[in-house]
Amino acid sequence: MKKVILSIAVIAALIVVSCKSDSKKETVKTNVKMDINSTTLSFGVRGNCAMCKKTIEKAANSVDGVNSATWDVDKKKINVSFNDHKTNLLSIYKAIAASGYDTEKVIGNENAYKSLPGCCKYDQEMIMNQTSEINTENHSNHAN
Ligand SMILES: [Cu+2]
Repeated sequence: MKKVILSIAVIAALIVVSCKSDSKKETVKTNVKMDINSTTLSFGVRGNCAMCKKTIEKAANSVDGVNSATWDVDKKKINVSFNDHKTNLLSIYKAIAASGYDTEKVIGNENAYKSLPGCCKYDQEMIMNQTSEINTENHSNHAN
């Protein structure tokens, strides 16, 4: 009889433990929901090669709130996913421009452009965002 009582007590303890872990799971779920604030957008960024890709993506990822950034060397275009409660598109444009690269809205910093490795000195007239029709806007009047 004692054994039965003991095993009931063990089962009860197990139920309590499993309930606790259930409530932990709920917290995790809530955190995942928070991440759904992320917006995914793409825009044109000029650049040449794999090294440009690294620099551009690093610049975009350095913005607090950016979850991921992938630059397409062929399309001259970046896909960014970011939390729109933490940052906005303009901050991402600015961060990339500060690293020396032209974006659709913010032109790359001249000094940073000059200090890019030779292979990365992209053509400042280059058409960016090559799959979309946004090419009607002309951003090619660079200072030099
Ligand atoms: Cu490059």
